[in-house]
Amino acid sequence: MNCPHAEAARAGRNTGVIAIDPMVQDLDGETVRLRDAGVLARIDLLGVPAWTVTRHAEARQLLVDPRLVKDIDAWGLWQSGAVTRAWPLIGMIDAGRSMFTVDGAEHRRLRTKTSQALTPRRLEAIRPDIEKFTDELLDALDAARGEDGTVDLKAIFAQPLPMKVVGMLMGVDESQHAMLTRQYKAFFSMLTPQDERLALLAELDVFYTDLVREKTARPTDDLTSALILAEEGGEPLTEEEVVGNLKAMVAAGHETTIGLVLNAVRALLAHPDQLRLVLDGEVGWDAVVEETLRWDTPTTHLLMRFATEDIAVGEEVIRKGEGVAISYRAIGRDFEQHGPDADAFDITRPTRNRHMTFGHGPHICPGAALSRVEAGIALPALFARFPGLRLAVPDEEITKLPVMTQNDMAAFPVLLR
Ligand code: STR
Repeated sequence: MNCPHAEAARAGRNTGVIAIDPMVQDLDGETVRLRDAGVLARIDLLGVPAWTVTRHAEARQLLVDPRLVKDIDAWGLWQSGAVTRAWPLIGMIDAGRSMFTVDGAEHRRLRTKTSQALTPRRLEAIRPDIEKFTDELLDALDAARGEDGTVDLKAIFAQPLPMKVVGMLMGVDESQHAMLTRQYKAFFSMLTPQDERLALLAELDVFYTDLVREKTARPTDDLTSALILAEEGGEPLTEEEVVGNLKAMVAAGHETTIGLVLNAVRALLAHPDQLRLVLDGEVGWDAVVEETLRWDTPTTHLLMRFATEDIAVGEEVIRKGEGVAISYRAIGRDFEQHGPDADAFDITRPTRNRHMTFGHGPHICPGAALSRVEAGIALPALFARFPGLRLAVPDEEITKLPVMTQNDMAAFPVLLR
């Protein structure tokens, strides 16, 4: 059949506007539509138009292009007042001054200490703590089994683990973890009314500001205290900047790793032959982690960068002032990068490490090594403790939460034995 859209798509040209579904009812279908739409797809984010990059090679280029910036003031729709704080996704972009929202030399100033604290070498020091948290949560999992033997692997294991780790790193007391989990759940959910979302963000700002003031008065051995302390020669971070970094670390460190751990378990249970390979030691857990990162990315779309000049990409031009999202899920399924079977989960694929799920360029995820350590400890420990682990419901019954940017499930009911 000769379909002009298919032809345009093959040529890498854009074919229409794809409305991103806030209810996330068909994530795989949407991913395919984005990929088919071309290198750059026109998307609609709850009534707000933007571009998204759907291919590995072009995303790699755009992520190092200094003409694309994270400063929301470069966004035409924001300047004109067409987008305001009433837009439900605004909190993903207008998140305060931090390493997440600033570019160039200032970005290096804001980010260096954090990325240096999270190198693989520095992380070796906290490996025993992560192992201890994991063991405790495995005990909790066993204890939380209901009458019928089912337990929610998300609520009892995958969710608290990253919170404990990022809480320890940043110096957030254990007594606050449940509050933070509840607030971020409401923040990300599209079912939360926008006035409630803005109110909870304001509450979180008060919480983090109090914490930073407390650490300023009584510094301890955590990254928040390190961020406060003036660097010899360097310009110290302002309170607003420390707060911005702190909330970015907690939000990102908590939310994304939940997805990584659960998506890996889900993929392995759906592919028992591959689980066997790992349990028999023929393929390493690192391969499971990398292939999960590629195939079922914790971040579906990263919002957003803005063009400070016209930027040509293939046949399209991103006009000055327009917004560009990065669709990491579609990028992980790029045929050019991963071959014609890119939609298949395969821990033995040669390109499993050549994904871009942590981004690229100056803003590349500073927590990448940390999440690999966390998943690399949690997954083998979970399957070693519960070799008979299986889903308590059919896989199709696991539902995604209505979260537009993150790949997040409501619950993950399992049987441990
Ligand atoms: C959530 C709200 C907030 O207070 C601060 C931030 C900044 C970092 C963001 C975070 C956000 C949302 C999830 C992000 C994270 C950085 C990495 C994470 C986008 C906006 C990813 O999903 C990759």
